[in-house]
Amino acid sequence: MNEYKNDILVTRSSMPSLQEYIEEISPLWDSHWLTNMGDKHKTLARNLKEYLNADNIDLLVNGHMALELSIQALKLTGEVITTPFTFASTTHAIVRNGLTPVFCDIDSETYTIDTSKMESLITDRTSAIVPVHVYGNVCNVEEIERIAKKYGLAVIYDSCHAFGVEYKDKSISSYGDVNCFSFHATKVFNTIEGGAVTYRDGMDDFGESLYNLKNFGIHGPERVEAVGANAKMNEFAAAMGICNLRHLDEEIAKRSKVYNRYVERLANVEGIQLNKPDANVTKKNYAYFPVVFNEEFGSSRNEVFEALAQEHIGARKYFYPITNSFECYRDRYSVDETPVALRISKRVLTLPLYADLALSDVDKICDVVLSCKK
Ligand code: T4K
Repeated sequence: MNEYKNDILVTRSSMPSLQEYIEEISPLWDSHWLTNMGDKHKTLARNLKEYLNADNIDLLVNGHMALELSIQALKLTGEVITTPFTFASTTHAIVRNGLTPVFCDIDSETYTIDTSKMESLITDRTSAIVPVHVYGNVCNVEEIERIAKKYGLAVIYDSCHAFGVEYKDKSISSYGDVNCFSFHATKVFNTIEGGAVTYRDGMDDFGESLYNLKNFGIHGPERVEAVGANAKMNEFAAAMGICNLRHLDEEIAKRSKVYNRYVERLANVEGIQLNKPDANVTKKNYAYFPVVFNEEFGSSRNEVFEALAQEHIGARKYFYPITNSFECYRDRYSVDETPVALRISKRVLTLPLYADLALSDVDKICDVVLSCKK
């Protein structure tokens, strides 16, 4: 969707050189094997399992199906505690499984689910918690684990923003029962479209169900064991992932330069709220650069958004509106239950961030933002 004719967009897909991709896909012209868990799929799964230090991994067609099928494979019932400050996918994945999302408010500094408000939302119908590591900010994973254990709940992290992040020197996939990743074109690591589910050891039934759901329950030309759908990653997507993973650490290092320039220019400006560094996050992925414009800034988020658009700079209002206010959920949920999420969603703007964004462009963006200060 090319909604804006902007010179600088909120992000730009990382890609390998054309030559590298051609070399990676050229064996497909010999094998004619284009999908259904071929060599590229197997190689990428192996490489990602190692990169994420995951006990188990399965690749999927996108991050949404990773979430939707994980929830289904866990055979959850009743209510699921989650956040409305996320992409549509998280809430839709719960609702499309016939479950009721119970929205917990977010922390006003990390924008992740506020664990201090979680326990009061748990009922005898609650079966799971689906928190989101929004912008790559890590949730209060220890407290979530404590609550989940106390009430016997499953924890499925929406880690779509958190690929490559480490918390206390451990991969993000070490926390929770299941982690769902998106490898969409706009993500730090992409396979064009794609996703993955990682899950801890001892969840063999879950792994089996997930596989069945992604591949029609088929286990051979004459064996169909379960009622499944189709959510396989194809070989061209996997090949893109194999190439992009080779350059990922380099890309993240470039992102960090862009991120730090923003911090240099925008920290300590009255009314501008940036992510606070979290010492426990021992590896960041610099996925997004969210800025919250508080009252003291003088101009509203929407005014800054318009000023940037005038200069052909495409910032985005991730995440506005919050999911419990979507038209499709009208009259089912109330935004009054999540006042912090509502406030942040009206004030937040994610500024352009990608590996090859020139620092001179970051300066230009910051100049426009600062020109709005009153
Ligand atoms: N959970 C969370 C927390 C998520 O953020 C997401 C996805 C999911 C679950 C579901 O995962 P997937 O099923 O999508 O794998 C984008 C992405 O489409 C979406 O994947 C992502 N979250 C969401 C945060 O952002 P839009 O509607 O903002 O995308 P779009 O098309 O406006 O693109 C944004 C910018 O990216 C463009 O201005 C330019 C750049 N771009 C875009 C495309 C499509 C590229 O450089 N290359 C491209 O191919 O949703």
